[in-house]
Amino acid sequence: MKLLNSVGPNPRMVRMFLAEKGLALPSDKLDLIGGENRRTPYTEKNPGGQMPALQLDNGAVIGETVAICEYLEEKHPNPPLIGSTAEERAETRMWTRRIELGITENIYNGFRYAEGLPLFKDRMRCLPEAADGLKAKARDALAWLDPLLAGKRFICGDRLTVADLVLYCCTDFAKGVGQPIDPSLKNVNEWFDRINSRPSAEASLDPDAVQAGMRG
Ligand SMILES: N[C@@H](CCC(=O)N[C@@H](CS)C(=O)NCC(=O)O)C(=O)O
Repeated sequence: MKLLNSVGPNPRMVRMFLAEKGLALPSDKLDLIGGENRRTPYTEKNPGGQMPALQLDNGAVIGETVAICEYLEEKHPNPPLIGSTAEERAETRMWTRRIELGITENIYNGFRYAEGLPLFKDRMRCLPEAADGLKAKARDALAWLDPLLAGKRFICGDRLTVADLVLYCCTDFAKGVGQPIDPSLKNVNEWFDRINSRPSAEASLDPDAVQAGMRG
């Protein structure tokens, strides 16, 4: 099994998940800025054309970060980052879905259609006219989340889960591209600092992140 890896907040999320699990995997590094992920042979393995992917020993390739983490959790259940009971897993999946649909996908598309346009305009259909609205939707969703985090260490209470890693890697990236967390969101900011102080946060940054000008 190996990770098809690159700079970027999504590959970082899987690296952070691996670090929290105490797992190390061999990896092949692709040049994301140069668009290697949008060409063959990568797109033959992952037609989604995005990073990262997990290549299994039987040759199958799993794309999509959360699907990769679900697979890794099934193979390496401890420490649980999705859950050890049906109830815990359902709670984690509920929050991960809310975070991806309401916050992170809007932040990422807001970036791709504005600051990221030079990189993305030839990779996908971009909607520059939607950028401001998508960023505003993400801000609204973070403001919605803020009171729900009151009194909680993590998004799922006392359990660190993949939901925290998805939101952390995105918001850490976002603050460098003009989408910082609103300083008035006390609970979200305190939650961010808690995740940011974990050794896995620093350890998951790609060695080329500074050169690429991104937290990822
Ligand atoms: N929904 C995907 C998103 C993956 C994604 O957006 N990856 C970025 C890197 S952070 C990427 O590949 N960007 C370059 C591109 O789209 O060409 C997942 O969860 O894996």
